[in-house]
Amino acid sequence: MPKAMITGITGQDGSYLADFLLEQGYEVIGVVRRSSTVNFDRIEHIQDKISIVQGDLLDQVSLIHLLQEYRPDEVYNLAAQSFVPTSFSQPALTGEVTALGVTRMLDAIRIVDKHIRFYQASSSEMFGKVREVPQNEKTPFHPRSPYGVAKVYGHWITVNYRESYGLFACSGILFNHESPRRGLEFLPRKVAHGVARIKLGLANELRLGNLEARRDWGYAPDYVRGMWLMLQQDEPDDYVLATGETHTVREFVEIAFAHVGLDWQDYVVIDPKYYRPAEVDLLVGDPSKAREKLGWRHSVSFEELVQLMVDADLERLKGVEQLHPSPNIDW
Ligand code: NAP
Ligand code: G4F
Repeated sequence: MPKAMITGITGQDGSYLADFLLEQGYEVIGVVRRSSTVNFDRIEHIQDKISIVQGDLLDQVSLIHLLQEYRPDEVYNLAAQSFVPTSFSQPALTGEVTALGVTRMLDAIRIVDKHIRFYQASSSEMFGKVREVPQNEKTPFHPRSPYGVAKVYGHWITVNYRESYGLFACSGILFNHESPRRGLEFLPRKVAHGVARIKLGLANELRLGNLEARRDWGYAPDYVRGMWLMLQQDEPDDYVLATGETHTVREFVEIAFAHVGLDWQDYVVIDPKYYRPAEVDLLVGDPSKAREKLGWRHSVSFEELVQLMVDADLERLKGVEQLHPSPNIDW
């Protein structure tokens, strides 16, 4: 039975990757950091099928000990401070986790077992102020946030450990991918959840920032399959995963409201507080390499994605909001 270790298993991607690897017959070890309350909501349904172990990307020794004890065949490094606005308010922490955390894990692998295959969760945010359209594996980086800068570091240290020490280390440059398990602070989930609350009479407005930014949005379960495919190849390499389509935030909002029979202009309030010090205006990926070499392609269209997210939040909120009110998050 192959063994996989996932950092960031309590996050959106970590939980879908764990589902996927269990289906493939893997033994799954999920690394979680210590917190005063457990946050296993996304992995509740598989808790009895995986091992949950304590470790932190900020702590080198914890990573070495975990690899020594569990001896995984594959490590998927999905843990990060992943929210762009927080990277502006907590830039040093973001660098410690999202950048140096990658080095800590790579070094742990180098020390314990160089044969462990490694996946690094790189990001289209690295392209930032884009140098070409669409973006591919060779497009130069120009990050626009401390998060993007940290991811560029994580990408290059992964390439460097592959070239310097012969590690089987891959960097997946993933464009935005979403799902009903997405954190409430990210735009697509904020919109889906906000629309559902308005439809159910629990709210009467949705406050947003820049509606003109463009993103290449896909469905998260498709993307975790791509991560796994990268580690099954004969040689390690870097791949872009994207749909190849770009849409504005405005289009996302329009479709989400229209899906429940509402006009977004009656409810959306533009609030400058949600604008960023520097914006990534346009992202659209070219996934040709992943299509040709991995046989990977996305399966859910933009419109289907928006609709399934709104439907999931409507379903979740019906009846339970009075008993378990949504957390009051205003980021
Ligand atoms: P997410 O939902 O924010 O999950 C992040 C995970 O990292 C959580 O499990 C979090 O644990 C964990 N974590 C944070 N700091 C940690 C630390 N110091 N030590 C150990 N674990 C720590 O992110 P996601 O959307 O699943 O994304 C997964 C990865 O892909 C991230 O690296 C992200 O930057 C990258 N990425 C995401 C996208 C996307 O569109 N989703 C696109 C490109 C790249 P807690 O639950 O304890 O907070
Ligand atoms: O959903 P977002 O917060 O995602 P963003 O910044 O693109 O980053 C996500 O995707 C990256 C891949 O490209 C990941 F690496 C990263 O970890 C994360 O998963 O914002 C999307 C767009 C931005 O242009 C933002 O300015 O939506 C715009 N936006 C407008 N109003 C808003 C809001 N974003 C948020 N979060 N909240 C708003 O009210």
